[in-house]
Amino acid sequence: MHLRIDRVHCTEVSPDEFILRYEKPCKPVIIKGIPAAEGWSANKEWNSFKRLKKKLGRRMFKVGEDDDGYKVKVKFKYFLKYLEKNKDDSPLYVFDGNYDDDPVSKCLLQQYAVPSYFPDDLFRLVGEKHRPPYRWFLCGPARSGTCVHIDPLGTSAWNTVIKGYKRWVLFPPTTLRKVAKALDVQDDDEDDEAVHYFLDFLPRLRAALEKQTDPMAESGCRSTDIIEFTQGPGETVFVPGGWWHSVLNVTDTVAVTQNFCSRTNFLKVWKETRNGRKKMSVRWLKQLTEHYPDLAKLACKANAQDGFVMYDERKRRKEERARLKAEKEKDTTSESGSSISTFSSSPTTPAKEEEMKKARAKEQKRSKSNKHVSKAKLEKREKKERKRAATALTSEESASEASFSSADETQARRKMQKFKL
Ligand SMILES: O=C(O)CCC(=O)C(=O)O
Ligand SMILES: [Fe+2]
Repeated sequence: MHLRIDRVHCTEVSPDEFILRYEKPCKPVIIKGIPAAEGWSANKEWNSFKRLKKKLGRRMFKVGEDDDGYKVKVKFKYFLKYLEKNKDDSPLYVFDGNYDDDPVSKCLLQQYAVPSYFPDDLFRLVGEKHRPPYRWFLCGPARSGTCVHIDPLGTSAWNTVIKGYKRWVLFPPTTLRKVAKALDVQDDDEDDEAVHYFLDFLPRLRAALEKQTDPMAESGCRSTDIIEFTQGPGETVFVPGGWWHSVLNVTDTVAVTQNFCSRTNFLKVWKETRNGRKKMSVRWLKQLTEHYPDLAKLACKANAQDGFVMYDERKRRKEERARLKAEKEKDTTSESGSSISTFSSSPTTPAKEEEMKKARAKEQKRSKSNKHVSKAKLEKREKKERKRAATALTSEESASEASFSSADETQARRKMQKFKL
């Protein structure tokens, strides 16, 4: 048994009602009929792969990441071929957040509009270049999907399917991470992919929760609190911030998703952003003060209550200069001091070791991370990617049209090889 999710038609719920009934209480909902009611041409344009191929066939789309976190891209026409022919148990998935940056894929933006239920987009104030990634075009074969995750920075999301069917599972925010990720019911050698999650881990997890005498205390969630449903064409899922979720494409699908910060979830997003994006939140607060003084006040009040000190670049530089100066002075005194100092281990060694340890741990964590964790880290990697792109030859220039923009030995390359011309 699982919790039922409300399924309402957009003509039955006004945007104000939506806020009261779903957004404020952080309650997931499926809203039917938005693309038709709000005149999305995507309804027609994304419904046939033939049409999509005609428009976007030559454009490279992101289908994954290599082991170093670099984007793996492939021309859409080859991806469609793969989509049709592949038999992979966990296939590649177009999950592209940069379709607004070239004249060809930009057309996607004209083919849908942000639904009238989600008019606020407070990160817009930070500017397109600096804001966290927030919108994705999704196209995947049956069996592709997204592993369990919480959306980044406390943001909420909407996700509209145009073509095909997606199976969803949602866990309330009280759920422990290891429970939602089903860590205790899987072996180390089992693949952490959406398809396995739905087929194997989820039934085991439910059985384990049902055996617990006090699942709320032990896991933060009862089996009956888990929401499962299938989303079909024309349906929009609202995922409130903090809810764990995983998605499996049960057929070939085409969808679009956006994350947002609104007046309603502002405080939650603010608290996560001031920690997670220290520099950007300084810029954001400045803009909020100018355009939404009431929200800026709220943010400052929360900072004061929590004793949170905002990142200050000037202060940081001053402190850094003072630290370097102190270090230099220490070095000169030890050089002129006793000979023992020459033999004593360098004061930087333990720190370096510590740093390397941290870097290794980070690397390990990253290689284990699922697709969605990378969504949160996307900006960082994209920066790296841009730097790399500036120095490397573009794969567009290479002989094969189906070549990848990055990654030498990747799972994606292996998967796509069969379908190259
Ligand atoms: O449709 C999907 O694969 C899920 C996408 C998702 O959860 C997300 O973008 O945060
Ligand atoms: Fe998500």
